[in-house]
Amino acid sequence: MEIGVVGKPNVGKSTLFNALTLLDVPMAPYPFTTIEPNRGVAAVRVPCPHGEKGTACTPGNAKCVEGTRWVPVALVDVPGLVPGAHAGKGLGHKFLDDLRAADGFVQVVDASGATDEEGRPAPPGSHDPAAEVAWLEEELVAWIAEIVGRGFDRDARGSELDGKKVEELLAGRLTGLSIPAPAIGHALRASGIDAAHPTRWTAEDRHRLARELLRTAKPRLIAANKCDRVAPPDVGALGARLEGLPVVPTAADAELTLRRAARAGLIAYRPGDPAFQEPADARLSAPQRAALAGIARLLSQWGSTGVQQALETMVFQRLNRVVVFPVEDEQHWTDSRGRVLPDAFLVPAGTPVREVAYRVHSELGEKFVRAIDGRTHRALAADHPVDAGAVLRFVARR
Ligand SMILES: Nc1nc2c(ncn2[C@@H]2O[C@H](COP(=O)(O)OP(=O)(O)OP(=O)(O)O)[C@@H](O)[C@H]2O)c(=O)[nH]1
Ligand SMILES: [Mg+2]
Repeated sequence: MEIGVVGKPNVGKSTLFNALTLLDVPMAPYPFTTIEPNRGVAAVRVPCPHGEKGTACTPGNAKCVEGTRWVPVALVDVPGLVPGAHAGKGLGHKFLDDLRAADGFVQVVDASGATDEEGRPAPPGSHDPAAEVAWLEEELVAWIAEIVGRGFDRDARGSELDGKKVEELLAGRLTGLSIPAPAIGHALRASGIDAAHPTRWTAEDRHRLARELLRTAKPRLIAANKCDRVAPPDVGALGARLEGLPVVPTAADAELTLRRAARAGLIAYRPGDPAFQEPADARLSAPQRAALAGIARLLSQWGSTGVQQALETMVFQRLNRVVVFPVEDEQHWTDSRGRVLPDAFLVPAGTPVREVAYRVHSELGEKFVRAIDGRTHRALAADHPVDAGAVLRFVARR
């Protein structure tokens, strides 16, 4: 799974990316700082079940801090997008293609309205962040419509002649765009186009279909960034105007400062927390102290920097992911080497347990016999939908 960080230039995408991954990609107060995609790994929080067993865990892929498991999520930060990008404007096309694998998009907007459509600095409040959301959606729709439409008529004729289903035709065209088959069926119905006769589709029909594909297969969330420069009611008003899209106020800059200060041992701070602590013996310079005092005020006003919350809302609510803990011994919750709850994986809620087995190891899926619930010790059949936080042992044929 991968999440794309998108938006117009100079809104704070790379800052948010750096804060979430603790990487160090370039950030600057002018447009097109990022010219190549940056990939990294962020993490979302879930309670670690080790407490239920009364033993410590032995984390492999997802570290455990005071009972909280930090489960990895891939993130891609791309160059800023400008109106007309689908037709190649700005760093247009290449950028869009870097987003093919993304399962959903966090769109970063400048809540303070202090940058124009192309990311150039402008007076605060002179640009409407809701407009950014609207045109970015059009760019994404146009991009998908173009992928659907490339040489469409010839393929559609062939497909009708062979009596193939239109879902098959579309699935073929949309490979690589990470759109699951059920989403294609859903988008076809929702767009109300004549599914039986793709040869009759107009460019407008394909556009409508692309809009539905975006809506069903690529969930979005808006990070109202630079919230340190606006008042909470302004973000509330933005949310009310962007009906159906969750809006999370973020201060990416502040989050980055906090995470780096915590990494350097200057403060104690866990991402997502409403506050940080300065150790009694903290050796902070006067400017560091002043910066942290400003961030403390921001935290008391907003409750948090919003950055971790934005990611988790995306993963758990928009993308409906749950975490599963595969083990090889359902009594002790260990793997073959005796490590307790070594791995934690994100999967779509309700995934059949056999498919979860495939994701852990393809052989486990192929030779699947049953899964065993680590809490109830009951056997689960292949199509049993996985629960959030499940501890599962997979039994496979030899
Ligand atoms: N006030 C304020 N400034 C921020 C915040 N987040 C980022 N910035 C600033 O916004 C500017 C742009 O940040 P970047 O992260 O480079 O923006 P970007 O969206 O990646 O820009 P491009 O790569 O050019 O598309 C920098 O000067 C950041 O310090 C924030 O929460 N508040
Ligand atoms: Mg950038």
